[in-house]
Amino acid sequence: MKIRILVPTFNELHTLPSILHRIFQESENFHVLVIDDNSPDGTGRLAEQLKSQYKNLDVLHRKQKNGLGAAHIEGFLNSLEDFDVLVEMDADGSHDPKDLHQILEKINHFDCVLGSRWVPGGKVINWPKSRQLLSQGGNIYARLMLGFKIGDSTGGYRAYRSNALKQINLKEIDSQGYCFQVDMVRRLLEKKLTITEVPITFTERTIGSSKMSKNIVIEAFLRIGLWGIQRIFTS
Ligand SMILES: Nc1nc2c(ncn2[C@@H]2O[C@H](COP(=O)(O)OP(=O)(O)OP(=O)(O)O)[C@@H](O)[C@H]2O)c(=O)[nH]1
Ligand SMILES: [Mg+2]
Repeated sequence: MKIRILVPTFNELHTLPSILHRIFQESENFHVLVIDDNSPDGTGRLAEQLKSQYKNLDVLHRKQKNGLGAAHIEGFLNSLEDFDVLVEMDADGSHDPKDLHQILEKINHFDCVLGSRWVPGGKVINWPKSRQLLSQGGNIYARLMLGFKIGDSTGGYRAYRSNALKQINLKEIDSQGYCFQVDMVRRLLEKKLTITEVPITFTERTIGSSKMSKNIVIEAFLRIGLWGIQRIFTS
């Protein structure tokens, strides 16, 4: 099974070396694609330099910051034909590469495996209460609007079988932030593809800065609401 881990980056100069080291420490057979949106801090250049250290490292350079969703879609399209499983992982250290093993164990039996903070055994470390409430509230909202029973549909640590992604029209997806993760879950379920969750420990980044913004929250709120209304009227 060929596995590629997609790591989107925007200004992650100080977190990228550590996350790559930690991923390849788990297995040298993993492949990694860094997807950089022309980071002003030079993350893309650093990623190129790190290729000499890791034979399975590739870098995709995009012209400008265009959101997490667009970066992942380009990463999927670039990887689908050559890899059996694609994993999404943040560069900021919030996702522990050690959790890869339990996620990948399940991908033999499901089309998608979500790393979940909000299922029994899932943990969040160093998040203020406000972030926890936002994430839990967002997940309750997504469940109510979209009628699914997923504990953590907004998380960005997950694996997909490439064959499952090929059944989705990736090019029409234009959600950007957390909403992109919910959009993917919604589309998988529409195609009757299978999803399971495994508990993960999510640790707030200690270096670099979050790209979370008010706009990302508003986008998720509005889009998920709209999908919910569409669902009610078409069922
Ligand atoms: N290529 C690309 N990567 C992005 C973009 N926005 C965020 N990222 C990366 O996506 C990952 C997650 O972004 P974070 O800044 O950690 O935001 P977050 O995880 O949603 O929010 P926090 O929980 O506050 O950290 C990181 O590796 C970022 O560098 C973007 O527009 N383009
Ligand atoms: Mg983060």
